[in-house]
Amino acid sequence: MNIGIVLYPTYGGSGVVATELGKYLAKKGHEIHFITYSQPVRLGSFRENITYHEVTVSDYPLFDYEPYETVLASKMVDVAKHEQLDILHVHYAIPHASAAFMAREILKSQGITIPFVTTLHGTDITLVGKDPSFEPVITFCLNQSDAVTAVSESLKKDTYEHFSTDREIQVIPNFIPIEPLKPVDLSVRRRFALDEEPIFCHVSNFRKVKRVQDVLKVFGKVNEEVKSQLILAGDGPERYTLEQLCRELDLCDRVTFIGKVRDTQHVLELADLFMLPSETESFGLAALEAMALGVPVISSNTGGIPEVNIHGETGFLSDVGDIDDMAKNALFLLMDKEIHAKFKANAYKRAQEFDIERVVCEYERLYERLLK
Ligand code: GMT
Repeated sequence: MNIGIVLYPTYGGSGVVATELGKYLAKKGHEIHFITYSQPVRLGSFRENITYHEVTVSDYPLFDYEPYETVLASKMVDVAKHEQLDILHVHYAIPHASAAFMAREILKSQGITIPFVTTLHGTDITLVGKDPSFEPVITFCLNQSDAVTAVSESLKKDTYEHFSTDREIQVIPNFIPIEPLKPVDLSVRRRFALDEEPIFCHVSNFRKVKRVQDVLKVFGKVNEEVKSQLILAGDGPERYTLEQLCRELDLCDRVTFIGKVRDTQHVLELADLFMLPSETESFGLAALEAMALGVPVISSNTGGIPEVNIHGETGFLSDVGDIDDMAKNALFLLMDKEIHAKFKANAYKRAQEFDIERVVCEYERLYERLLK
């Protein structure tokens, strides 16, 4: 199949999922055309069956706001026609689904039929989607998409709650390539911690919704009992506040901000515990990435996280903001090597249920159904 994938090319989860999906489909022999405004971060160097089409908006002085959506729709039309696309798959509703709708209608007026799939990822529904100024367009696009998927049952439920649509929504969860577990490279680990010190890790875009402050507070409490180290990977609007909080909690020599990381795997594999205390989280891809490396997860119980992290098995779930409970759970895991090893094994086993090989087939079946 010739598949056009529209995505955000940045470090956000939807972009990572869309890029990994495209790369995997390309490996299976499909022709993949990524359409976005810059090279997707996870794309890497040249790969067979993959073409990247850049969307560039001219900065004509009349435009106070760049008409990205219009240029994106034009680009979709152009790529669909000249690369003979069979299907368009857009990740994140805003503004990709409305641009896809426009592209599909333009193509239809030229006698070309091409369906589009919209995959909802989270904040397109739970945060941005709730902003009433987007509501009519998102509802319309949900109804107009040839198929709609959501990355968790929780997100599907949220969509029905926030938008007046009875559109069928298929849940196709996020996925991960599963590889055999490797022993930790001690020479790398020792750059961050002494051998006896546990390593905590958190990866995100440091937005408010991630509650990274809670990561620091939980870590601070645990550190009073068990001297530990924390690696914070990522960057974003909360970075400055977090650095301040680190100073206030006197944790500067125990916390490493490593900034944005392309291959989070190299950081996650050093960790003994992964933390995800988010306010809302439709899925929690970072937690799944940690689990695939055998890292148990201390998280909030919000949104789709309980569909990934199993309480008392692969980690623990607490109410949003319950710092004491999260710290207690972390200590429970760290105090007993056998328990920790059991949770590690469970996390790895659970991650296998989201193996890329299994999940990507669901997208292929969906495409085939639409093309019949
Ligand atoms: O909000 C983000 O963290 C980024 C956002 C995105 O779309 O780039 O992530 C959402 O999509 C991910 C991939 O499907 C999910 O794993 C995240 O849980 C989801 N984020 C939220 O719901 C807050």
